[in-house]
Amino acid sequence: MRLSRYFLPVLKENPAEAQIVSHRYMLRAGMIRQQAAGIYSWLPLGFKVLRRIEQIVHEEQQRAGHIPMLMPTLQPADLWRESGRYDDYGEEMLRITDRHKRDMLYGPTNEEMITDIFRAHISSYKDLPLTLYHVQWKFRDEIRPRFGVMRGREFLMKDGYNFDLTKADALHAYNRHLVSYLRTYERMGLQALPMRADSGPIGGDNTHEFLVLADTGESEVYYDSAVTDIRLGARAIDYDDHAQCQAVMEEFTALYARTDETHDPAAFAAIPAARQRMARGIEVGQIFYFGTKYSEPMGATVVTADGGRVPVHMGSHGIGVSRLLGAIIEASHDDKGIIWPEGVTPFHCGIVNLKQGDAGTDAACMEVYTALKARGLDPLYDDRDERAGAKFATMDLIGLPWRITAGPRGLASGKVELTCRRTGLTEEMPAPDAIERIAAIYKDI
Ligand code: P5A
Repeated sequence: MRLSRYFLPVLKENPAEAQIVSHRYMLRAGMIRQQAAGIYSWLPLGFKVLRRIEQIVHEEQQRAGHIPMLMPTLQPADLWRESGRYDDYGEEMLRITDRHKRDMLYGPTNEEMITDIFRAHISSYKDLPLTLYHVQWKFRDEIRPRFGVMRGREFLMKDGYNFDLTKADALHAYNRHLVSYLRTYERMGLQALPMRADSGPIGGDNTHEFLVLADTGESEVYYDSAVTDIRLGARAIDYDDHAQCQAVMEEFTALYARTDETHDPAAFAAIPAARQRMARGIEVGQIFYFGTKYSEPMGATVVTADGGRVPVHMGSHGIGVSRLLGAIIEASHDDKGIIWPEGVTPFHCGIVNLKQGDAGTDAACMEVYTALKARGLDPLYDDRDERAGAKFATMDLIGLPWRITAGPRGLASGKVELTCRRTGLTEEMPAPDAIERIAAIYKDI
């Protein structure tokens, strides 16, 4: 993309309404625009990162064997009356009446709807196990929407639902989600710690939240600092292997790590003092096993091998897709702007032309731009007639991890500059070498 033809409404001033850095930078970098409290338009740069995050979520869900689909945002109230949650959910649910005076709602989650789909089409144990998921907008009429996309009223969630014959199988689904979530967050350059949590209106006793440690996080957390040393890394996972998934789950959840709702001061005190941590975190996902809480009242049953009929065991599993943008920025920025991890960056590399209008420099920049595109990369070329300082400030603010800078002086000796946003280190080299380096960096991402 050439910046002169893009839509990147960067703000020079710090927006007064933004209290935390991710909200401030998302507004300043022209990624989002607030349309009403907790409701945002996703401008092109923000939309690109949102789509990138969504893509990683899809890839990891499908790697774990989960099946994508799409349910609507609006739901009939009657489904929620069957589960008993229509009255329980409270004021967070946005209730709507259509022209025929039918009660509808903007879905805050989809347990009822997926259970309805299941009962309409599946009646045999032979069709299990099954995990369906979608990535869809949700609405929760939060009393205090704040921090931009972190606590929105309309927000994008990946929500998945498993259907299993037995509790043991459903717990495997729980473990499988836990492992796939670890991989998902690591690909985004994040460490998200699974912590024992409270299940709230979703239900069940078995639940973990995934937390990214950050001072601006809304959750209070207590943990053994040794949990932060564990990584999933590149280890091979067989998602059908119950024992392996359980072993990974146990490895990541054996040490003390809890949100304040489940905090146990006595157990915390038993951790060696030097490893006791009290901190704040951003909840970027949560997994639940709730057994037959929905399948029983809604009649989602299957015929078993011996001819009996049993309600299926279920769980649900959510990732805060739009919240993740905020969480990533909270975890990765400096005083000049965002620093995108390579896995989610909106453009792979920026190109800065130091002397726009100079025939040689323009040609060299276009050559770099074309060569990067030919390698399947997506560069952002700042071809505006602006001062170098302004171009650097924009690149730093929007946080592309790599930048190639070309000017007449360097080009005279056949060189461009390659700069790493995270370290600030710059190296001079011939343009083909810089292109090679960038291509190598993104080869396995
Ligand atoms: C699990 C999937 C559920 O709703 N039902 C379907 C279960 N879980 S949850 O924990 O309530 O939400 C899942 C994730 O969604 C994000 N999230 C939000 N993001 C932005 N703004 C909000 N107001 C908001 N509320 C929830 C969180 O990341 C949460 O973990």
